[in-house]
Amino acid sequence: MTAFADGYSHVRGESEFVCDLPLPAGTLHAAVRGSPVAHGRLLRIHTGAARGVDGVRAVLTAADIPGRNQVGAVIPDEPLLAENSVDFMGQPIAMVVADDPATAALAAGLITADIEQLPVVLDPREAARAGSLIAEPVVFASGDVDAAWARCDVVVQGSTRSAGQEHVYLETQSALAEPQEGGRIVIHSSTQSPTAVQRAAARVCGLHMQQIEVDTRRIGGGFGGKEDQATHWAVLAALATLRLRRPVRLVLDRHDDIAMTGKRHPYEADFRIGLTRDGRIHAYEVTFYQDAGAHADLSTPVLDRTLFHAANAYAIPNVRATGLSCRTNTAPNTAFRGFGGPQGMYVVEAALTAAAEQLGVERSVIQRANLLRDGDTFHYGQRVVNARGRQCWDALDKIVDPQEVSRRVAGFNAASPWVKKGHAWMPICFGIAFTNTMLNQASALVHIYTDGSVGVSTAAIEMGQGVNTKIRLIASRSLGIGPDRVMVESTNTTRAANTSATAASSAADLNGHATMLACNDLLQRLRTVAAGLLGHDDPDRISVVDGRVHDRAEPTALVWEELVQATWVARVSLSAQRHYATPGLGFDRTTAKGHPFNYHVFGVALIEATLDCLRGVYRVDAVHAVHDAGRSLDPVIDLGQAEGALMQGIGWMTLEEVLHDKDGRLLTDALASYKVPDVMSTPPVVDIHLLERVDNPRGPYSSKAIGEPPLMYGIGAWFALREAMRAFRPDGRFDWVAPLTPERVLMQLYDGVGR
Ligand code: MTE
Ligand code: LUZ
Ligand code: MOS
Repeated sequence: MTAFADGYSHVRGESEFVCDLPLPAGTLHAAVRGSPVAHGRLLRIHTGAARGVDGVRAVLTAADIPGRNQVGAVIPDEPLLAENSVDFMGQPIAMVVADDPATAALAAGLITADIEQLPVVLDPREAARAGSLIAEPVVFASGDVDAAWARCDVVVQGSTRSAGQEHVYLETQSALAEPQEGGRIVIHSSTQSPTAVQRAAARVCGLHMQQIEVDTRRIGGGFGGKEDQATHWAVLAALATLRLRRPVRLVLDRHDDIAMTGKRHPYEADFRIGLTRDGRIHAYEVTFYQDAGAHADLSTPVLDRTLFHAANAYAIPNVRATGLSCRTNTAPNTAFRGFGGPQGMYVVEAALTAAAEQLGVERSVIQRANLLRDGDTFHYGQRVVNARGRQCWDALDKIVDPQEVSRRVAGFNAASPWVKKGHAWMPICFGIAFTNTMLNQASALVHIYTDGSVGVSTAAIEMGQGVNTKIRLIASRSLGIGPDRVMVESTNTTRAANTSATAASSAADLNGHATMLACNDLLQRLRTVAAGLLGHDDPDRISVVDGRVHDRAEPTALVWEELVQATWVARVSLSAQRHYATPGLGFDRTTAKGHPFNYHVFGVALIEATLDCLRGVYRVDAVHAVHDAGRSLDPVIDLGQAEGALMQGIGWMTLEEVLHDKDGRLLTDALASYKVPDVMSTPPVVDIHLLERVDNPRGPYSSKAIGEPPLMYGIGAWFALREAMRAFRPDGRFDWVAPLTPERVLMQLYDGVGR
């Protein structure tokens, strides 16, 4: 275990983000004018007043784009700057470039537009009825749902809704573009995907990708919000640099960032679930209405993941999951930790809870009875291997006795008229890999310098999740030297080309594997040289342990630095570049069957909550969880990831609410109106255990991805609160709507009372 590589510079305030980069001489500042209406025909943009402001150097609109005005990464339906129509409030229509940020912002505010308003659609079901879909509906199915209902003892149905979620990364969207000789442009971008920025910048500027270099040292959080949507701001900065041949910085203030960028996708869903009396789930049918916002962005792969995770951690023989990606007039919704998975899992948890309530059994009985086992098949055709749901749950039972908790909660509720407790288990099963197989590739470039220090460049973006620390650990383990000798460089498109985003929790897996391959190449060369120095020609006898060369596992006098020197003198390359592509993946979208995932992550959490039924306020008291992280590369990082993700999940399910008015104006456009969990709402007990002595042959050094899966434990908070509500009003007919804000809890507790 080593310290988080960025920890030292973070606490000293020395870590550099885009805004910390020293401004090159002559840097200009850009500000963006967003559309004042949510939907309309864009007739004319008036830029005269802005141009007249002292210090304004340019006002750019779609007409100033030399290449293609298109930033849609999956489906080309998204202009960089609005042209002909505006589709959401805040959609960029023009950019002002000025001597300083305040002048740019002031001038941007003076831009007006003639817009012929069109009807605003905010309801995904309404969009679906009007046929306004981003893509054709998608169906993932297995077995025969229609025939299965007849064999069920209970069939329940219902409708759910889950809300959006704002990313609230600490560093807002930012970019600094600089002109280089020969018309090239370097972009420093706070992005999860430097290649996405490079590709879009080249397209918009009418340049070759080779003429755009993107560099990212680290980002101040992304959470999916910079997987695709950092691109726009970086490309706008590049466009301004192209036109003015000056460095240009574009940094969104918090308000613009919240108003102009997309969120987690809100979903509506209709479900029907059928069980036999023994609690086995036989059939599950669900239709998802995904609120995509105005443009496709990543909505189609997000919807795919919703369908992949529609049955969560349960083996259900007959499944039909249908997904509709519905076009509405809000900012395009985008990747957010879990990437549609949580939205799918919430619905099946609601469905099995509805069934449990109907059957009069604890929902955990149904959850446990249906957990996936090895040899089961997911509804998308992949076989289940190394299912660890049961193992995690058994381990959790040793930490918290389930009977004791149920008794304690029931006992408390019997004695307490106004304050009620609830508890819920939340098992998870999350597939690791980009579901678009093509994206599962990465590369590493490793240099050993003549003093024995090592520099590693990969495609991974450090965003607080510790991927650089993991890559450093992997390099040091592969080479047999201490981690302090290894430096992980910035992520740069000239050192790692054609990269996938750091996303899908896969950065350490993909880039770690590439790093291992490159280090193994180097080690092989070094061993050959070492064998020669030690008087034989058998490199297989040689190993490096703690920076010392070993021969047949015995330490020699030869140390790492000497070996590196000798290798250089022998004119053997001390640099290696390797590519990694996850083997064995393939998914056929036409049949919706295949092997999309490299492996699955399992775990289970128990969440307890206390609800004040007079005031609607509540607190999550305790979270206990057992989580499968394989052989953790760094337990401190992995526990930090699990805790952070858990809180983000609890926030999504209970507290955070994205609201628009009927004109499509975002009402929760500041941290005063959009509430995220803070230290005061953190459960006093957060007790997460990593499953011990578990291997993962498909992860580097047997590790598993950690970034997203634990977010879904937070879903348990919603069900714990529902149990508390039902303890207060056993006759209550509560709906399946998240988040369960105190306001919504109170309204439901007293719905119909006194009528
Ligand atoms: N942790 C921090 N501190 N900041 C982040 O922005 N993003 C999450 C997760 N953990 C994030 C984070 C998301 S959405 C993903 S996909 C993974 O980190 C990506 O990194 P990884 O692939 O290295 O796990
Ligand atoms: N991004 C993506 C993701 O493009 N494909 C995925 O499957 C995915 N999964 C999680 C997060 N981001
Ligand atoms: Mo994470 S949603 O894959 O960036």
